[in-house]
Amino acid sequence: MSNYNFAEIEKKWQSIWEDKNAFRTGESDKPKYYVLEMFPYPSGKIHMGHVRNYSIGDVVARFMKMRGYNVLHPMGWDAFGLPAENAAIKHQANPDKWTKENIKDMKEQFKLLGLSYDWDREVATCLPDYYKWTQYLFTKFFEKGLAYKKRSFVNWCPSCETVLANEQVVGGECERCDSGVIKKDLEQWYLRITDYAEELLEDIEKLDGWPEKVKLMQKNWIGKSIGVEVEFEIEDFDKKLKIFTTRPDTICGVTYMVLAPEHEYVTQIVSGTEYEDKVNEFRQKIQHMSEIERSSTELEKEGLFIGKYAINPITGNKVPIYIANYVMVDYGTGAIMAVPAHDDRDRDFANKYNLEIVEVINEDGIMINSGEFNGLSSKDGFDKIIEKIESLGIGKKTTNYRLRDWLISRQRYWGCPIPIIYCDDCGAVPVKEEDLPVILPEDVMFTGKGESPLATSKEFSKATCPKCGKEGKRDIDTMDTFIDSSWYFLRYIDPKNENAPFSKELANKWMGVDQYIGGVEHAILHLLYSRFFVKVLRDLGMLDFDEPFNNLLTQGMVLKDGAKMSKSKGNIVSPMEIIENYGADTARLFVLFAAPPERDLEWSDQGVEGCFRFINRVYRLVDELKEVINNTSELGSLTKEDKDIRYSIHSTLKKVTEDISGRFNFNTAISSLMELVNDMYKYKELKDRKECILKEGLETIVTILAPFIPHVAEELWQHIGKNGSIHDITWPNYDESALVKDEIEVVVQINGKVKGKMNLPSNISKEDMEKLALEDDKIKELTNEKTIVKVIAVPKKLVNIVVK
Ligand code: ANZ
Ligand code: ZN
Repeated sequence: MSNYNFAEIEKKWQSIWEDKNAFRTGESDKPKYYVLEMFPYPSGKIHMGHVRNYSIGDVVARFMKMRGYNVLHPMGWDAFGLPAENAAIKHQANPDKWTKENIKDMKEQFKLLGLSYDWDREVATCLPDYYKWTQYLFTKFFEKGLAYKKRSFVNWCPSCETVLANEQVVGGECERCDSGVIKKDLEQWYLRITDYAEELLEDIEKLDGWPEKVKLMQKNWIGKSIGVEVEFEIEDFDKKLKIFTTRPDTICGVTYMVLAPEHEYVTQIVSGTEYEDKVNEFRQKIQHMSEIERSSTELEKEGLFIGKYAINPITGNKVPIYIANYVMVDYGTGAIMAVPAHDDRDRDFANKYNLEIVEVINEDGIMINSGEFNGLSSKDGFDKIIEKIESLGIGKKTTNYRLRDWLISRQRYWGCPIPIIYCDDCGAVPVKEEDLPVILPEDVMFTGKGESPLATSKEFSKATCPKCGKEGKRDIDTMDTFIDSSWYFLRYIDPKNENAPFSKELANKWMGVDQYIGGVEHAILHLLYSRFFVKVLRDLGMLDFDEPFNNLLTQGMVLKDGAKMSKSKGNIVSPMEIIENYGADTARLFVLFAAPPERDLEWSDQGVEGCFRFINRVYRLVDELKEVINNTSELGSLTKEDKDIRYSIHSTLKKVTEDISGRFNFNTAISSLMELVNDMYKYKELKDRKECILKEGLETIVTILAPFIPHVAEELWQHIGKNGSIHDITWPNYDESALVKDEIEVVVQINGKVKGKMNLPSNISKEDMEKLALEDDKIKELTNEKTIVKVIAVPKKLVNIVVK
């Protein structure tokens, strides 16, 4: 009798897999299957969210391999980013060294989980052989006019003297020093994602394998709206005010106009007037507010009159012009016509400042108080008023997107340097391909102050213009790390390519990703940016498909005591502790069994115990029977018990196959497996049990377990006398004939109410069904005093007896 020694078993198989490079993906005639989990930031320690994400991916990878696919299952590191830089500022750590050590540690931990990665394809975005190609892609975007520079307002901490990412601004204050964050006007790099807004929106329809909620979030983020731009004259001002509205049908109900406080006209209108000071004060006040706060319906609407009036081009009415916190400078035209009768924000504002409210659409949706347009439905009015505006030459129908161009420059050290050289004569010139990568300098200072740490390097800025050879200056910013992760799935396909980011042929062969798995927190940015990149690369001729990810699974969170596991809540369960105490197979089984992948999972110590006991139970079953099943007998004639256990074996195989290949219902797959193990325990106690059926059962159990708990499955496969790895075998087909039951349960009803059940041969005739039902003791008793009017038999289902 041997015991389940998980530590020994896991160590043994991990080293065997490593030695023979078991999960390397090579050339093959088999159909391809690309399974990908979102790569982690190398924080140094894995958490339960990782265990869950990567266990799900591992089941899919191992299962699809057994199903006969050539599986690509890579892993790497999203290795640039702020934590490394913060560690540098705090403890004078070297970000490069810090990151590489973390990668090493985390890779160890991944190996302890027994994940089936092809480590030959590992990428880390912070390595020059990766970021060379990130830079190369940037230059391609630049040449196509898809990367450009423009001034814009960024978050700035006046005390740290540094730019802050949005995530570093907490409640309007600097995350590090708590001083008030202001907006500073700086030149920044952008990617022109808005050029692809329409295609990104339309192609959402093609994403059949994505969760509806993710598609909806992307739709809303892109935020298409159709409306009209109209010019209003301003009294005693030489420029016209252009506004964007999606409700031209309400134009006769305009009672005031609003400019965003940052709108360029505002300064021109108020300078030198009594309104100037108040306007400046107001601008100061809203500087700390994010666009999200300002667009919230909860926002207390505030603003002020700036001394001028606009003329409604349709009614000729004169209306006052305001500035207000709820109008954003960079949406539409940065100015609105306000219709308080029909817009909630405008109504709040009008009520607060006692502005007029004029209703122009009645309850039935018919236009009123609108002159020549009275009586039209608001829908017809929409078209008619646009027609009128266009015929007057004061505006045109327009489509607006909420989506903004992507601001990608960061005044940060630990990121991919922007490969641009500034020349007095030639302007911004991209670094030539042969001079890439632009290597991150190491002689920088981490004071946490100043615009960009790269500026503190002695040599970095010095460069000659790639065009004319004159002395120039390098760009000292780095790229948003979301750029690194917008194309990593392509690099895995061809990770060692020294001549290109990836080969077109290989990309066309392996993409799209057949199954992508990751957290729903990436539903918008990462997934949208990756889609954008693929479309641009297609237009650059570098690949021939439109979308990167065919199927997407967003796994739920891991909760403990009802809350997300987090350091701040102090409710973290360390994966390494679980692995130490129970083994990786138990950790994997628990996260796969405790909930369907898309749902949140509640941590439970008893649940872990239960999984551990189950594995032990399987181990003992095999241990007890492994000698017995060597004397294989003939199947011969089958008893009822033989038939029942074979039914259990093959129906479980069928269910698990379907559960995994369908919606990844691992939890139900595992629970049916648990039932099968129970049935096997009962069957083995029978005197006339058959060795060949025991063998069939054990082989099936171990095979089904292989994707979930790969170490112990590999070990037990050996115990039952098999050579070679279980992960190389073909997933078995179930035996249809074992699923045919010769006895089935039939319901007996009286007047349509269920009164009893009978087990009958499945091929019994209707007449015999009726006869047997009437002969049943219980039914006899119940029908005793009554007259039987009619008996109806439905084969394999029921017998209904109608009585009076
Ligand atoms: C008049 C009106 C009447 C409006 C009405 C709405 C309802 P979406 O659908 O999001 O595109 N708007 C336009 N530019 C704005 C800006 N920069 N900041 C804040 N609000 C802005 O919204 C378009 C509507 O949002 C526009 O239509 C405008 O208000 C407002 F019963 O014009 B509407
Ligand atoms: Zn030049």
